[in-house]
Amino acid sequence: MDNSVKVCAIVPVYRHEKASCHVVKSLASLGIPVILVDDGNVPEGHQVLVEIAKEFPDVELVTHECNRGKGAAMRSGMDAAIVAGFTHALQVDADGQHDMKAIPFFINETKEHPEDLICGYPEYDESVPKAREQGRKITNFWVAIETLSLKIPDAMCGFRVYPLDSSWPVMKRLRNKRMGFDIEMIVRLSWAGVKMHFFPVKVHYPKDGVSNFRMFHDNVVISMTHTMLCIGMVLRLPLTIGRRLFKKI
Ligand SMILES: Nc1nc2c(ncn2[C@@H]2O[C@H](COP(=O)(O)OP(=O)(O)OP(=O)(O)O)[C@@H](O)[C@H]2O)c(=O)[nH]1
Ligand SMILES: [Mg+2]
Repeated sequence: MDNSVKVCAIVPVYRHEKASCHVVKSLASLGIPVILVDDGNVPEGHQVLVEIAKEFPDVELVTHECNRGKGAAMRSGMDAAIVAGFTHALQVDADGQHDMKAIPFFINETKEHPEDLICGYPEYDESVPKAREQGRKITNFWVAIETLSLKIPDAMCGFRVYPLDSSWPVMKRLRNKRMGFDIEMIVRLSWAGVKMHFFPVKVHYPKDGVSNFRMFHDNVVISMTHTMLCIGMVLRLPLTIGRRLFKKI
């Protein structure tokens, strides 16, 4: 077990400032420093985040003047995490859908496998919207083609611990600043040869929850992401075949 790992949490926030307070509280109770990224919230929302950062000593607030998307928010958060000297970053959504009780297990796995991505796959209860569940299945089918493997059981879960050394170079090259971010990031990490371990995390959609997912627009963005990644897979075929022949990945 590697006890030199320094893990922080990155919480990107857009229209989830109220729910993010509970998320930060849970992280603080586990003693995990937090980088809260205000992704261009309205002034009242920004003020809520400023108050949270004042209340909890181990919270750093990074602010985008206007909304730039989850991917851009994660990039700013990772940048701040590296500057602050962290080795790993737990990405967790601000809407409180993920079961925070899973965190100690994920951190333990990070210490066991510090070079690798420790990634959640969702275990839904009956609250999950059926369209979102179907959309995930379609995405996971395309991701199997893009990586030419079955090693990624879920590519959309926003609950992951990134090893910053290997993730930052991939993050810097990412095109997708918005909804396709989680998908593009995990496919490119797989292309980069980063090993991954997947564990279940319970996901609950509260009745009065705020979702930023725009059914038509975001599905178009996700389809474009898959098109780009499929082209990338074809261009990388000689490299992939070479690596597999020589058993490098
Ligand atoms: N969608 C979206 N989320 C953002 C943005 N900027 C930051 N976020 C944060 O990214 C996380 C994911 O956003 P959600 O709206 O929950 O998207 P999702 O989890 O894919 O969608 P649901 O399954 O409907 O909850 C949350 O913590 C948001 O607050 C943005 O521009 N758009
Ligand atoms: Mg969500």
